[in-house]
Amino acid sequence: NQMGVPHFLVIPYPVQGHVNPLMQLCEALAKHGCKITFVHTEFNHKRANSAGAGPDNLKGSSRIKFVTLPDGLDPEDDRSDFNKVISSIKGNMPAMLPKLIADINALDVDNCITCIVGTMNMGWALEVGNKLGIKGALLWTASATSLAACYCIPSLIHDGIIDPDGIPTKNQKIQLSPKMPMMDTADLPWAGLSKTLFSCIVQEMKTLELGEWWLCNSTCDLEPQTLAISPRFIPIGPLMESDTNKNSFWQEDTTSLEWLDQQPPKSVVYVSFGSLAIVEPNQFKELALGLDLIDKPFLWVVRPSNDNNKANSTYPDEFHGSKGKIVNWVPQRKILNHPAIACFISHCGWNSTLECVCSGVPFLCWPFFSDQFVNRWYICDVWKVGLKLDKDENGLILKGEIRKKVDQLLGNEEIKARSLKLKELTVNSSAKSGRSSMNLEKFINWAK
Ligand code: BUP
Repeated sequence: NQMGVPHFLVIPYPVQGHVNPLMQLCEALAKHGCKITFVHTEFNHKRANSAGAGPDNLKGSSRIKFVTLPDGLDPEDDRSDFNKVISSIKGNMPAMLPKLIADINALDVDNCITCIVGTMNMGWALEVGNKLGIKGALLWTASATSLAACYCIPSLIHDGIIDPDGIPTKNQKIQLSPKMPMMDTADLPWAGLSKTLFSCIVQEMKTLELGEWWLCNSTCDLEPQTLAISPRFIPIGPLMESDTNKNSFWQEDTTSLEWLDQQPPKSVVYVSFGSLAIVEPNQFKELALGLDLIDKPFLWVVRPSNDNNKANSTYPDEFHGSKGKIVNWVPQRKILNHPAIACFISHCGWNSTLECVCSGVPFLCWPFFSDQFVNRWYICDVWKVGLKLDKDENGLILKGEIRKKVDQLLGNEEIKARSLKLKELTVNSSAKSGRSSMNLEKFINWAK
């Protein structure tokens, strides 16, 4: 590359939880003078553009350009169906990527693409790059501990801890490496996923070997022993909010910030389950009634479904909701940093987890699937900055449990103090001379 500046082609698996941190990485790279081409699916480019309330929203800056590839699905197809999406992507995009790269390079011959960065499930893009002599890296969007668990799959099978389909042979406490804290086999990130999904992870981990750097949106303080498992695991987090490039798939409700301004300091219970989880109707009712029971105001995100064919759940007749505000989608980082927020009832997706840690807000944990259980374990048992919501014998989190745990959490001064301390440690890693910033600089030098 004659300009001496790396040019990254970045390509996320097309869900919000991958697009967000990858976009944040791009902004950090752009601040260091790098050039970036961001590949959206056509579908996501359209929806992010319309949610951003302006057709030019994703035009990019002089350093970040947006391009698109079709995901191979019809506009009305259900994009919440992982198998459908991944097989369509793998069936269509690999053949199109070389031409896209050639076209980009032809327009900018002095500044050709030097490195491809993909997120999980996009290892095929590193394969394409490898054949063209382009370097590859992974941005791992979950915790380093989840990456470590996936990395350890062969040894977990070898040691008889899980069977070849990923199912734990018995419930037990294990260590992924000698210095790591003990974890429950039930919290392994693929627990509860299908055999097909597990084999998809196994395949993907093999492909990812092509990425020389596995960038983790984490810090040495958050997951110290995990990061020591392999020299390939490089913490560069916490990635910070992208301020110029809006990339939400749904329109943000900004009235929620004005509403928060009207609430007393540290009074509001914020409730959100990320971009994918679906709350089943019975559970939805119990949650609504639980929020009525707590004697605090609440801000509840009831997100539109990812599948246009599915309706939102209905509110029970007894539900008042008078103390709360219900919205479709919020600017979550701004919400978490608002002085009125008291705690976060969270599904423990890794992005939400980091955002909450960086705000110093304590958690009530309500995981739904995959790595969310690992994250809950860290939040409650390792960092001790939150409490678990327990299910009853029918698998429901009851309204009384919600009320009880909100009271317990807000009365627990130790948890609140630890949350503030963890915030400080974590935010410092991304500061100028922090370890994550130094890692990012090394990565940029390598990618030239
Ligand atoms: Br809800 C909501 N506004 O209203 P996770 C979420 N977000 O900005 P996911 C908003 O979406 P998995 C809202 O800040 C975070 O960056 C939120 O990512 C943002 O969960 C992102 O927390 C959600 O990682 O995936 O997407 O459900 O659980 O698989 O990590």
